[in-house]
Amino acid sequence: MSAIEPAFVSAEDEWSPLRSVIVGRAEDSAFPSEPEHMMAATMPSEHLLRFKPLSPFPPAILARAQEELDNLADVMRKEGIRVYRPNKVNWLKMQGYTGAMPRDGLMTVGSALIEAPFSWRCRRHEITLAYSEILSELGSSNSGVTICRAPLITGEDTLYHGMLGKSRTNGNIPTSRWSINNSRPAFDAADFMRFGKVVIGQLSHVTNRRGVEYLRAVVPEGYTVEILETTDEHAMHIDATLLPLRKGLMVYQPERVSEHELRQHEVFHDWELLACPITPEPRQPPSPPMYMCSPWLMLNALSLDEKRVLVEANDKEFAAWLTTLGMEPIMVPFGHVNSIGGSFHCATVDLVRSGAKD
Ligand code: DAV
Repeated sequence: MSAIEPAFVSAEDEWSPLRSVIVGRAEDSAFPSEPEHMMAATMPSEHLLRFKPLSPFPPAILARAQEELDNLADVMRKEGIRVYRPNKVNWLKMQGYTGAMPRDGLMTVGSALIEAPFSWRCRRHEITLAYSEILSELGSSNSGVTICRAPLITGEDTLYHGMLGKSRTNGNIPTSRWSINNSRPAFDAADFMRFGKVVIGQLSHVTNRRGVEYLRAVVPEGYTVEILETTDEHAMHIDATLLPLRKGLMVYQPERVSEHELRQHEVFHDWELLACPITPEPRQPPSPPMYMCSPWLMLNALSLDEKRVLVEANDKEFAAWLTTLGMEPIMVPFGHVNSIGGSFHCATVDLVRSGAKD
């Protein structure tokens, strides 16, 4: 096992050996309390009634999710990876969502750690509350790390204005494909992935054009941001649509993006692009319900390096298929974290992947 990585930030892909990482925490997470049209746009409809202000997730699910995250942190540490954990926050009291999904709010691009200008109001203070100490440590490490905090929103947030019209039957109807307008920059970091000097992202119900322009302005010199056209009407986060396994090999979700569209991007010109041949089934009890995600969360795996990839313990058929591609899946239980909104990619932030620099 090699020495623990010093405190710095350096990653430009999703597959080089992971050396330093943030692993989220689940305690006191609450259902996000955004306007109904936002929740309806991205969440499985059968669970929508639960998304009311100040609704806790079931405590038994949170307790198990916390155990799964602690176990993930142990798995990482045993690999010699430096692991940071966020502060414990009472999200229910703070009217926030969770500390379990750091990928949504923080993005490493080269030596920059960029905070997302979140769309969701309930997430506005998430990075400050849970990650301030990690950001201070990394920012003061004297190793050329740039910490890029999101712009403060003062006054009223106009992002949802005008996004609903009245239908003839007096119900509300969306006025555009997306639930947010373009009145300020907005994105979730999980709508983007690193492919060397090119960052690939998507527009979604949480990421708008001004958000993409903002990201282009803050990525370090030499990096570009390209937007993939997806056909995902419920789009929120690209990390259950694309799963790069190693340099030159990527799995994609064929109901959301086509090989033709991927090939429009020069960065993939010599890549093998594989439509995922396995359609995931909804989890059945005793697995808890996925309140916020589709079964395609299966693709939200996390590479430790170009061979080893963390896969949820239930996804055995998927893991067997990955093995045929020369991968070595590591099966880790994560069903309760899945229940509250994401899997291994969502629940972590890569801080250092070696091979990126030095
Ligand atoms: O496919 O339901 C998963 C990503 C959540 N952060 C989906 C999106």
